Amino acid sequence: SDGRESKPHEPGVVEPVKVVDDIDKRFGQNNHVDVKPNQDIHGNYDGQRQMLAPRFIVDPNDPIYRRGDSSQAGEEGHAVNVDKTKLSKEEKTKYDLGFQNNAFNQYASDMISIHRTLPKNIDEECKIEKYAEDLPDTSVIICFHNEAWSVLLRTFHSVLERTPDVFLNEIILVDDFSDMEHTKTPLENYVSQYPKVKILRMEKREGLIRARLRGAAVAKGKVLTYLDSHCECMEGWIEPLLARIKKDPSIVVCPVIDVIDDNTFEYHYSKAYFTNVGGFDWGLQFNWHAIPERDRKGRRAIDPVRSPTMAGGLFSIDRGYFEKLGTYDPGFDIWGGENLELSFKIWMCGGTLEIVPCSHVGHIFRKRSPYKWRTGVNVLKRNSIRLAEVWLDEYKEYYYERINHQLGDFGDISQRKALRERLECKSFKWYLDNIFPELFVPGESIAKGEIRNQGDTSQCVDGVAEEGEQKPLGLYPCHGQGGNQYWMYSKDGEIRRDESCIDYAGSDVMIFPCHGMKGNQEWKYDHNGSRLTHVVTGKCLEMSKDGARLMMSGCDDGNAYQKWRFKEYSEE
Ligand code: UD2
Ligand code: MN
Repeated sequence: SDGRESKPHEPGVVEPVKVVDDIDKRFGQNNHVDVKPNQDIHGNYDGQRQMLAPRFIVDPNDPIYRRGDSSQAGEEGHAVNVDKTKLSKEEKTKYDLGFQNNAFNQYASDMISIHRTLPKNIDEECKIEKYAEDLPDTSVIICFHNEAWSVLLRTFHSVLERTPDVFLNEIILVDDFSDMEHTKTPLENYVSQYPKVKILRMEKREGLIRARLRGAAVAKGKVLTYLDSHCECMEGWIEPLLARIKKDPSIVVCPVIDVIDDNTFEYHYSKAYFTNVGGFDWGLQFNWHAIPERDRKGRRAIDPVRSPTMAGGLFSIDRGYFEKLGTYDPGFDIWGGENLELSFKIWMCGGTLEIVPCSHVGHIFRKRSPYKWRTGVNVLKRNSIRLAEVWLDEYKEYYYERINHQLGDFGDISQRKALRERLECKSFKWYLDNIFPELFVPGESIAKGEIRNQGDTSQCVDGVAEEGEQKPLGLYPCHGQGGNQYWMYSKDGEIRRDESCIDYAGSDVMIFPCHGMKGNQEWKYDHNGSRLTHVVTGKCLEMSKDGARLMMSGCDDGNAYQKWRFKEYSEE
């Protein structure tokens, strides 16, 4: 293993969602940059030119390209390394603007053919799999709001060129009220050469969920396949998906989502053996985890694997079955939560959700959202509350604790509740017990909420780590919003949030993936004495007097900076 394979989703599909703090930052700030995008990225927009040959803005002989032959920039999914320091002032400006407008390296993308080749499926077993010839056909629906020209077209061509004609009913591009010029007439002209392609325009910004619904409403294929507008499909991507739906239309399938590097556009193929499945945490944030042992038994690495949730962007579903399930909640705005809504619904209402390791589609994972969100309302939180109200039963409380019970106005959900009744869906408890038993359910915690210092009562323990990551634990003024200050003290003596535990191994106090073996992660909380003792070392958690950092010291009853209180405590 080259280290990359073992972390197939490393650049972080979980990135965009984060917990409440970050969500607020993301919503509060207007990310959109109001500069006109470079309308001339490929020399012209006459719609006639098929951009087979990439246009080189920097010297093609420059060794900044990994591959010697630069007319091959990015071919076979290779990286395009642009050395910004070698660009002229004008080119540098373009480069920066590309990042600003898209949150990925548009400049690099513009150097790569929109028909570039990708690595061949690396899993040998997949190459010899046989699929029926009479698979159902599919409509491919791609929603976008201000997608970069070269990226959008590469997505589109990868579908057109790598989906056998008999299986491709149509491609529907749903423009969610973009304002970049190239998405208007130039795009129209361009796709007019392709009879199977249509563009739908939203009359106002609706968000990706209602845009997807609009696409579904006109689609004619037996199957609906959704993709983000910055994807690249690999050869052979569609057959394994359609084959599952042909077998049983209540199976909803996702390809493996490979990572396209947001900077170099390198395509990282993730081998079947490293396939991850989707989960979520009590912040209702999607995450990945390894296939649990019980699902590994008796299956080949390339066999479809059940997944508790889907990431959301890339999947195929039988059109009739999607309608039967009541599609998406049309009350969901802009972005987020719809993937969990659909996932829970599929499982609870009698369907199956799978990831199919022989089907591969690459996706550019971004570190921030480049487009405008609604001002004054946290749409992701609102979407998540709607979902919790309808599908989570009593478990919704765990989410509400994380957002400090600030529900606000989440609109009318009576129709969605009626849908659940009508479909006679199972309970969320059934889902947890049977589909996602690995999830930590906070029910049994002894203490929970913020952990407030008693020497300086404005300071709280604060920190967050990505799945599997370790990080020093910090402090921050108490904000009472839950989020990164929400902790649970478990019966096993862990101080945890989801899969992150507070860990002390002799130097810094860390956030570490929970291992369930006590050791460095075992704490004793004395509520009356307001004290947090690390069991193995016998030291006490202390805050420096300036509130800047956490440390572990010999316990001293007279030191208020060693005193901590959880917001809630329940005696056993
Ligand atoms: C992930 C999903 C995405 C969606 C989202 C949660 C993958 C690879 N991606 O976020 O599909 O499920 O989680 O909602 O699983 N868009 C619009 N209108 C908008 C905002 C976005 O049409 O108002 C489009 C956008 O151009 C893109 C798609 O929706 O094609 C998804 O947006 P994203 O790429 O910003 O989301 P992503 O991949 O971070
Ligand atoms: Mn995306």
